[in-house]
Amino acid sequence: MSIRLTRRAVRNGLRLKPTSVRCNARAYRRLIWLCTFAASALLASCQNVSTDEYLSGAAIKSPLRLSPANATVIESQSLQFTVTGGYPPYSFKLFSGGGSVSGSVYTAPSAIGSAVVTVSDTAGTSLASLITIVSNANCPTNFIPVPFNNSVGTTANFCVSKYEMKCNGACSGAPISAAAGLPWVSITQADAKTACALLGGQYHLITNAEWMTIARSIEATAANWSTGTVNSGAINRGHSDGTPASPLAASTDDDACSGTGQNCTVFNDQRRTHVLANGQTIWDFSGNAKEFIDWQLSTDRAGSGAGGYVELNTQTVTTSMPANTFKSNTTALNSANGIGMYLPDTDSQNGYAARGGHNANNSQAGIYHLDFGQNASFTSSQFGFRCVYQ
Ligand SMILES: [Ca+2]
Ligand SMILES: [Ca+2]
Repeated sequence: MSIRLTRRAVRNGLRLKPTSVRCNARAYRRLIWLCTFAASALLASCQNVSTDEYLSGAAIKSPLRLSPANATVIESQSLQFTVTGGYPPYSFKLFSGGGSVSGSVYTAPSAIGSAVVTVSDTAGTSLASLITIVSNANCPTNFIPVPFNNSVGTTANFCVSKYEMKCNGACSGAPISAAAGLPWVSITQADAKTACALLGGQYHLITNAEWMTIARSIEATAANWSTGTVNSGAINRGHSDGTPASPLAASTDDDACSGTGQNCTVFNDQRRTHVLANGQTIWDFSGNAKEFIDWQLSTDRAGSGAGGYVELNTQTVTTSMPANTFKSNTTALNSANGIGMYLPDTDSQNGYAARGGHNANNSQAGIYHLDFGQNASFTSSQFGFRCVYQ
């Protein structure tokens, strides 16, 4: 029997190619042993770990992984990469395109385009992330760009109000998007639609598809999770603990627990801001004022008839409510993960959808919170709205 090391095997330290093997069990066992030993020794020498370490399994590593592998970044905004597995330390490099890399952070140039960032480990394994740089120029003041997401029904980029809508002096006419001031509440869903339209022909009350696009982007962004890792721990729920017992004005992005009584120096579930995958910050998407959206469903609601709040992801979908209209991307999540809960109410009653939860919804609040319990004339000091520009 002979074994030939291919050039690729030498380079990768892994693949051995037998060129002639007599097919009997003893030869096969010897081949397996020899391959294992040779591969371990070769890889050990490449990685500066001992053969003993290798044979004991102490040096076995998980594959190198880079997140995100694809991203959309706004001009001049930054993107934080996360790397796991392989053989640290990792080195990042701007492979092509504009912008710059510092540590594990990519900063886009001030012009649209694309870029490729690579990460390499000490074993010489490299992975790449394709970045699309888009313009922020088309969003109105205090509206932030959101890339579309076909999987939840949006087909074009849009701009969403960074804040819950506020009254422009008197609470009539067109609303404004601003950090200062309390949210415009005590308004029906129909009047919220009218108010957004009064901003101009390109404005409307946020649709459910747009809400889901933002929620999915928040869910996929590590910075929103208590552990700093997607799907591990919980997503912050915003001002939702009932103290103080009313909606709050917003603040600057570095004061994300403003008015809540909590401290955001480290992760806190009352933190009022979320970061989208493109690096943009949105306020009070979960909690503070619950937000009417442009969705009214009279019948065929998932989980209809439930007496109170239920988990979102355990509900059986209906024709009118497929999973992509209300469930999180990872359906193993529940309210303990901070995604919020669902009030289906009874079919043929109410059905005006409001999302995100309010300042006293506690663990029911969350980015996917959905409440069908309102009728056409319902108003509340806990319910506001948010407009979109497109
Ligand atoms: Ca509080
Ligand atoms: Ca809200």
